[in-house]
Amino acid sequence: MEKSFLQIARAAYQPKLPKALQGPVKAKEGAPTQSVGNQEEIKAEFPNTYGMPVIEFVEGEAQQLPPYNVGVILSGGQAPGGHNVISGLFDGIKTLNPDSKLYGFILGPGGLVDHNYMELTADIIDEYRNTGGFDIIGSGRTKLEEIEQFEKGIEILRKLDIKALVIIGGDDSNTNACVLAEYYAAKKYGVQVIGCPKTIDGDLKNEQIETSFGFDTACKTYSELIGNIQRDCNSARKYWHFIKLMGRSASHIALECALQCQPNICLVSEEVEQKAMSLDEVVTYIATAVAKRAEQGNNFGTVLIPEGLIEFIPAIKKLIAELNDVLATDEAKTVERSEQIDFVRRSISAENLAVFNSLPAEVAAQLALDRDPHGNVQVSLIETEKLLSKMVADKLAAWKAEGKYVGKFAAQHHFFGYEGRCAAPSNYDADYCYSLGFNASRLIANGKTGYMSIIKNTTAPAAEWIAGGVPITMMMNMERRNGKNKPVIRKALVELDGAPFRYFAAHRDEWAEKTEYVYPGPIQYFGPTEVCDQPTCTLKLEQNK
Ligand code: FBP
Repeated sequence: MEKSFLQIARAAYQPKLPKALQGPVKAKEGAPTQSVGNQEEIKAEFPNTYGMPVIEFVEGEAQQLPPYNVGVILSGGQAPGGHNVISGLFDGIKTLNPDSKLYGFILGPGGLVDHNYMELTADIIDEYRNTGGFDIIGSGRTKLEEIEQFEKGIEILRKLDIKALVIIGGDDSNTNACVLAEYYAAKKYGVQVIGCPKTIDGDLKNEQIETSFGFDTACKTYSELIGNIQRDCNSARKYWHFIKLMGRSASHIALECALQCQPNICLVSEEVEQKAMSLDEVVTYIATAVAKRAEQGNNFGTVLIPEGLIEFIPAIKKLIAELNDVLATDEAKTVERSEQIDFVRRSISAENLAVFNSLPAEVAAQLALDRDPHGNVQVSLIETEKLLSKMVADKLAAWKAEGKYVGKFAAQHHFFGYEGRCAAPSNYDADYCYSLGFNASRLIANGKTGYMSIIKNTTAPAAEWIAGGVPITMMMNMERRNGKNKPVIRKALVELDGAPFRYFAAHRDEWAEKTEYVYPGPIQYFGPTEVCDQPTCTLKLEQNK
């Protein structure tokens, strides 16, 4: 495989480990835990894995294990650092017994069910250290939730003599990891299941998990691009750039990029929902800022838009909920595609029809026609950045006719998501991920199951990081999914009373009016620590650093 010079230099990087993981460890156990909500129901669902203590690893006696084979799965969307979780896990199990083997299941959880796997040997691992991507074994979105899948899984785990499985995924995948851990514990199959917190979206975090891996690198990559656009914007002074950012539903990525780049406008879906804003109010908010800058002769600017915005506008959320119901009926299935928009108009309530009719034709069509495999509206396909800029242009034209606006408005559109998901991990993610993987091996060695690997205190130098495990049931509550109450890990949305949002809210009016862009530049892997080792602004503000 031909390699770039950076790849070659980066392969030699030795990720840092917390001091506690640098030698033999013992598990210091806390008090029994409770789930974050619906304690009785969660306890009933997880009789074997509920209530276990939080664990912290501290210095202990040297441990030698008999050979202990481990399996690993990458689940869901790519996030920078996945390869380092795997290399940390590999190094961790080898320090406990060099004869232990690591098996990777190919293309996500489906690889376990379909018995599609490969052994990850030292040569293979070395090719992937400190690289972005999940290509070492691939990833997939198959949900592990049926008993038949668990039973297919145990067949191959037994065949390969695998005693522990590490599932690297987001909130849903870790929920499924917990269900699998409970099932194998109840059946006394002798297989441990450990989770690792992954997702660029940053929405798998709570009291115990500081951040999900990949968020740091992805946001730094997008911030570099946004900074570059801002320089261009401030040089040409003729465009408004509408930039949509990934993060399926929560706005953490958009907010973090705003903190790093100080754009003129950043929308935060959670605030739009809390203020019950209509689409027209969102458009008026942007158009007002555009008009104000135009008064000073500044016909340019940047607008950050979180991917999930549209679903957080209460009126549209209600419309989507009814569309999902209406389009799931037997009658809907018999309707020709060309008739579908009329069918929708006939079938929905008057209130939702008014909202539907107010949308630009192509958005209404997208909502009525395109569904995902579960039958849901594919909100992420809606080009919100184009929708908003068109509606802003229309509003400004109307204001111009009324003599209320005197500027020029021309827009450019961008969507950043895939550009950052496989970037080479920043030092933060390289160290954090390696530590998460290495730490998972210690949870396994200590006989734990139904735990998530956690590393805390990550705004401090890596040596001071705290390593341990949290029972996954502790993060769960009951939520309604597909018409049923289900135990799930609570998703973390942007907290409007949290420090990151408060900092943003205190500065945004100034950023909107003046041009106070910050240009973060590309991620640096070599150089002064204040350039290379900064955690995200979100994390620093959350931890008051
Ligand atoms: P995960 O939650 O699985 O980590 O995925 C995150 C994400 O990148 C979202 O930001 C985005 O909406 C989605 O995946 C895109 O999914 P896909 O890769 O299937 O297009």
